[in-house]
Amino acid sequence: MQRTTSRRPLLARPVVVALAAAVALTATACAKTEDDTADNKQSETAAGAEQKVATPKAGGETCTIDAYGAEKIDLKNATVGFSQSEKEANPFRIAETQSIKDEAKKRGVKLLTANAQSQFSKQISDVQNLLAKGADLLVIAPLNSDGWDPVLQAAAAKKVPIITIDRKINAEPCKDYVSFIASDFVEQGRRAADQMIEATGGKGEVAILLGSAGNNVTTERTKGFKERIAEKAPDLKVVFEQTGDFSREKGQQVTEQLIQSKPGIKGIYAENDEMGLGAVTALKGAGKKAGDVKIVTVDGTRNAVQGVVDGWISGVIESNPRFGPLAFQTLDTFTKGEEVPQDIIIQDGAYNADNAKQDIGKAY
Ligand code: GZL
Repeated sequence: MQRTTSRRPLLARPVVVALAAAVALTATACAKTEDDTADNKQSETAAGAEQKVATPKAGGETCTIDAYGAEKIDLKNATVGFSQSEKEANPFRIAETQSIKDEAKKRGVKLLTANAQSQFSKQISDVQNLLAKGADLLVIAPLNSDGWDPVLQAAAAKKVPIITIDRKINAEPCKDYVSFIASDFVEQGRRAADQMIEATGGKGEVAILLGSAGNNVTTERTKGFKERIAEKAPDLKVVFEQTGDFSREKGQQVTEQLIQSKPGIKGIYAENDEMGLGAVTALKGAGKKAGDVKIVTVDGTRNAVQGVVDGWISGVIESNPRFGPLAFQTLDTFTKGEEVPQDIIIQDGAYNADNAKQDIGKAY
């Protein structure tokens, strides 16, 4: 199936200029409504925000159903298949799946769901099963960035459009999938570094609890953190990096090793809250007091924000899992034959000692 994509830069296109203007107004309005005192920069976006209007990635490109090579359908009469990657032991995954289910219900759209229990081979078979069950559209939260060819070929053969959320797949936008909706993970790393610099005074040795290998989230959160440290606090040295696989248990185990090998460690950057909470458990087990080691994490889960309130965690950068409204808005616009951005950024908030107590209700 020959597909061509719109090559004009996103923001140069009339319909998208209108969209961007709407986004700018809406975003400003949202930011003003939610927090009149805050700037409207991303770093001041209120945590817990449910974003309904797409923020196209600057300079990005668009996709239409004709360019993609699928047929227009009425979303209300369609069946959407949702493939979740990780087991729902992690509140991020629980909130992400709930957001998709809530929006499908709100729109009266039939939804089929599958959970791969953190096994990539199962996610591939899950998506094949969703296609076999008659999904007209797919929303996929990928576990890994690579290995998707069998699914992409199967979906293309049935002309089933795919929207990816959360993690990026290494495939061609507006050909293998329509749009990718996600946080700016490099920015999350930069903002985590800012919080770590503030917590440590920009001096000393810090460790990174890396996320799972094989996905862009880990790569980009690490990149953003290291770039920012080098740029703003050259006396803060990353002396330890090890994966905790985004899991609390592994995060605890790695931190137990860390404090044996680096007893003077001053800070820990955990690339997700579950690992950060594991680190807190390890520090408590070693007889440390809250604040002895500065911890900065990413996600925005209730337990991590409570850790900020209790003084064990210095800061949490939100990774907004509430993809439902944006995913279905994108499907709705696309299936009507209108242009959608190939890359859509979901806005993230942040928590620190100043707002954790008052904003904990917005955590998930
Ligand atoms: C981020 C998502 C990450 C979360 C982790 O979008 O892919 O995966 O930050 C989760 O909690 O394991």
